[in-house]
Amino acid sequence: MSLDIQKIRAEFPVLHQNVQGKPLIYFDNAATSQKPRVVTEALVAYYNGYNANIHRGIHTLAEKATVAFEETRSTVQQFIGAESLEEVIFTKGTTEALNLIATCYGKTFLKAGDEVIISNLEHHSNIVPWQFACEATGAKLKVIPINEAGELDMDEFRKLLTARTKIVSVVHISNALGTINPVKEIIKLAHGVGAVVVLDGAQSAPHLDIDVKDLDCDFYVFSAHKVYAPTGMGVLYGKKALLNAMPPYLGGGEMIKEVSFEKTTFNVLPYKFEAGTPNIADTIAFKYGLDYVQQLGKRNIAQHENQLAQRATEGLQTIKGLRLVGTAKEKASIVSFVVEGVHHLDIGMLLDAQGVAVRTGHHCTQPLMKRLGIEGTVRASFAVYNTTEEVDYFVRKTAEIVEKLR
Ligand code: 7TS
Repeated sequence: MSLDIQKIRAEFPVLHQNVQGKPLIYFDNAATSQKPRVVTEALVAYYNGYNANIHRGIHTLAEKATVAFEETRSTVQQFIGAESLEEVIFTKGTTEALNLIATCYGKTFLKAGDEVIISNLEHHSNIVPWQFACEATGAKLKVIPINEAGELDMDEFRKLLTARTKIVSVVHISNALGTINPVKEIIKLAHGVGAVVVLDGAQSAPHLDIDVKDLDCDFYVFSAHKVYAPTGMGVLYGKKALLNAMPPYLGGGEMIKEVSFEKTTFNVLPYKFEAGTPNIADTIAFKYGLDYVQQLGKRNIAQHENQLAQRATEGLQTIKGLRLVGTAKEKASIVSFVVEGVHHLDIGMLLDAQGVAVRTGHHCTQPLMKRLGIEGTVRASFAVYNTTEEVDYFVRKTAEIVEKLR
């Protein structure tokens, strides 16, 4: 099915503005996507209509808020194909979810001499929490190397896997390069040595069909704000047996069964990991973002975005001195590049002056940049509301900027 992009654009008020006197072209979707009206309206509807704290209230507003909040949990469950609602934990986002796993699973079960494997493609939020866990337990952090195209070296991965490997935590789609990792194979291999697998789905949840049961990953995490939903909201999916074996993360209200000064017992899943008053409004609005994606169809969205990325790739390749960074065979709609002799920041600033929002820098993947021998890239990332006209304008302006600066 081909999507009516103009109709879709009409649902995103933020897109219809000028920046620096030029119509906004928003190509920073890997950082965060814009929100359709249904999402912002859901926030307003909650605050203006039924703002109340959830779960503990017996009054009407509390009941209504609780129902709406829990509806999001079932929507997420369907969105990722989780077996049960208990396996869907709400967090502040990908970062918090990864920290939770590294703390509650990593620090609890890792021992000195054990090994955790991550990859050279990881976002800092899938590196630093594992460093904390390894430092605390004496486990070792190992890194899957990549080739020049930005693909994981699977032969090296096989060699890294041993009986000492307890956790493999990898990104599903690289935010800096767009590489889609062969996660099914990774999971199978890791399970072969008895390791659990964590998938950082921050970039895959918006673009790929996710079925955690089919993938057989042990944990899958993502952020709402990259899926057309609010910031400050995310998901930790974990297999029930693992979540049950893990101690709680934060202590406080909601996560307890009974508290005395002598001993506290904990609530059942998923509440054991949801201490305190949660982000109620954003959780409620999250459902509307996911429903919006489901209505359009993820495959239709991805098809459109991939066409845009392909067009951008072809156009950018004709620019002298420009080099694409990340040329994996399996790639999502993220296009990163550098230009010889020109700083990425300058290109980003001059594109902004033309109304084009791109991201420049290391994209929170400093070890990856170091491996590639660069400081950073210019990154354009696409969403369903972007158009071919926008891509053509971006390519033309990039060519002019590069011509001027080289
Ligand atoms: N993992 C990946 C692969 C990401 O792309 C990001 C955010 C995170 C983890 C962290 O997510 P958060 O929602 O908790 O911040 N990536 C980006 C980006 O590429 N530009 O800005 C944020």
